[in-house]
Amino acid sequence: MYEQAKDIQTLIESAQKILIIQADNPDGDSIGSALALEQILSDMDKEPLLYCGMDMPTYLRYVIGWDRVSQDFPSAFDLSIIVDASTMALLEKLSAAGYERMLANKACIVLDHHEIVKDTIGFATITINDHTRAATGELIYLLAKQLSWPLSLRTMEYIMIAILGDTQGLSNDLASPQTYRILADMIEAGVDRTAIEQNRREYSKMPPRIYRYKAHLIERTVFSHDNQVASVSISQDEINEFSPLYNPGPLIQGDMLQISGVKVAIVFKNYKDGKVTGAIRSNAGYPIAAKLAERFGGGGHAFASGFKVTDGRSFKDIAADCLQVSDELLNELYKSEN
Ligand SMILES: [Mn+2]
Repeated sequence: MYEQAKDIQTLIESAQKILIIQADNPDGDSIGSALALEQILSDMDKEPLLYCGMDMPTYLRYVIGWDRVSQDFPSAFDLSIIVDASTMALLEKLSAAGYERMLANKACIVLDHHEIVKDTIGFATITINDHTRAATGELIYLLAKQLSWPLSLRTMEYIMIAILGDTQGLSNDLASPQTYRILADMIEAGVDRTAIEQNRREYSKMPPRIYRYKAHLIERTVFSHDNQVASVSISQDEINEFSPLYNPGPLIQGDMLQISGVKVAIVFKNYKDGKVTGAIRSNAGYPIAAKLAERFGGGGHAFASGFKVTDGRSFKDIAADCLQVSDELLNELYKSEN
């Protein structure tokens, strides 16, 4: 039970236009949670609006309704709900466009489940950050049950997409017994998990050109620290050429984690303006992803995280540093186990 539930209900009841905000790193949980809330709020006769500062990645476009998410910040709304993020660091697009004050001037609810959060959203009226939940979608389901919100079949489909996204199809440590129960309840209520999965697979198919590009990424994968850390760097030219067709991270990272001995897989992106990003994934038993990202000003989950550095340091230095810290964190983990 969430003690903030009653106050959330009050805020929603007194609002009509409700802006649902996804952070700058939309994933399955982010879009599933946003669209689930959109359904719930429309079923309550509210007027939900969807905003995300980023383009919806192609791999998420199997989710019906993704195209209702606008990159234009609305000129008027009564209340905002930020899903699946509780850091300003992930609302940079919105801040850069000058909308932070507008957001801060209205009531704002934050619903999230990320464990390590820096630079929290100071102007939020109510924040629920429940890191015992596998996904923000799961949190929304529990909140909806607690507040007797309408849960239509479509809403539950979105919640299932959110949960399956963050738990990688119920396959990682984020999924708790309750996560399974919630999924079972939704399947019993008529949600077709198989159809969701088939739809997702269809949309994540790659063009032949991307398949060839994948071979280059495999060739260029660097192994360090006794082959425990696999990493690959992607240049701005490649981002320009291939990212619109397929996100290089998901293209290669799952395979990297399937290499014997590899504990951590890192995909670096080296932008021309000096920005460097790292997407970090780690294997079961090696929960260092969030800690690693945190050292570079980022954050995330124990097994999936990311960071962005824009302090002018060279790509080479940042990448070397990141591999070094990976090594340190793995060593710390081994020490603590002994
Ligand atoms: Mn999430």
